[in-house]
Amino acid sequence: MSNRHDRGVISRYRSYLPVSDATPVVSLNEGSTPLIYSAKLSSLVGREAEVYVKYEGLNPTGSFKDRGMTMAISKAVERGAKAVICASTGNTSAAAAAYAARANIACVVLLPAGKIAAGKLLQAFIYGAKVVAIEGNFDEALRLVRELGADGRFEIVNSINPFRIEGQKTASFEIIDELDEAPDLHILPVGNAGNITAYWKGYREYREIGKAGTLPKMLGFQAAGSAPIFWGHVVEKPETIATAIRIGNPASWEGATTAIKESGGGIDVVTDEEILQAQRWLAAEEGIFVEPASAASVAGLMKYVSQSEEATPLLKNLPLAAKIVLTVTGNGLKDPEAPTVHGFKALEAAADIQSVARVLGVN
Ligand code: AN7
Repeated sequence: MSNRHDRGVISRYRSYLPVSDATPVVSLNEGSTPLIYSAKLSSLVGREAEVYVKYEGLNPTGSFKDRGMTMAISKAVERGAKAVICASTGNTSAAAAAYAARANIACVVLLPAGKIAAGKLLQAFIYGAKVVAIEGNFDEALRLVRELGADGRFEIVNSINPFRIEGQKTASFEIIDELDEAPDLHILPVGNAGNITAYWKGYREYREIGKAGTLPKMLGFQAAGSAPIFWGHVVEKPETIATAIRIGNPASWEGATTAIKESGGGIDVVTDEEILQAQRWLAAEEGIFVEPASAASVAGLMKYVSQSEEATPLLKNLPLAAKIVLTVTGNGLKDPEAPTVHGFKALEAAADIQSVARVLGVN
């Protein structure tokens, strides 16, 4: 039985992770996020498909990054690091800052100026990180981080740190543990491509030890304006409303192409409009509020469902009762600009019953 000091992905999956008794576990009880059955997405896909949403926004700092960060920070502390550094589109920096705070080590984050959702920026500050706004995009920030980390003064905790991938692969373990098998198709948003690399590693490892008999096809979605893997070349000036995946030169590019190729999956794009529509749909129809980048997986599934079967052999060739898992990577509350973007506006009324009844149209 686990006790209150014994939670989080490292203690849950200790034997599958590169930790030892010498590793001081820095955890915020991350992981064990809900895998939510979606009746509406299932019926959209049709046949006897079952669609599940892996809601990673319920991690301690509101995104999947906590899974990798508990590993990266624990290993950094094990090695005696006094300071960590990362480039980020917002969620990695939030997680790095929080776990560094818990470990009593310093944290420096390099962020593309003006392109970080307000909630994520607040997280970096409130957890006590040193925040540097770079006049450039994520790819340029990551290049600087590689240079700053080269001499060992800072431990890099971007996903080029292999311990990040190790921690993130635990999401696949959780899905198989819950479904008692691997899904047939796994859909997720792709930015720097660490997560698709990590999921594929997790699925393969669990299959190798007999926890699953099969492997899913891995299907990634990039934002149309930031889709280097889809196009097959670096995007110099990536743009998308989904700032979390505004990345033009993904560090784990090769990991992503391997996952896609080996699994028989694919990589595709969704437009900002499709992303926002899916974000709103998932909240209004299923009660699951995710940030725009996360909605890319839902937007992608919807796009495939609405296309002809010839256009989407991936869906057509799934078994009749296919199990499909969509990772939604981050919490919607991270991005409080949504009301403006979506054009939401409250009804207005004086504080009397007649006025309220009038605006509600119930008088
Ligand atoms: C919500 O925080 O790259 O393909 O610096 O925040 O593993 O990069 C975030 C990425 C998807 C893409 N969804 O994952 C960062 C950062 C959300 C994200 C992704 C990110 P990867």
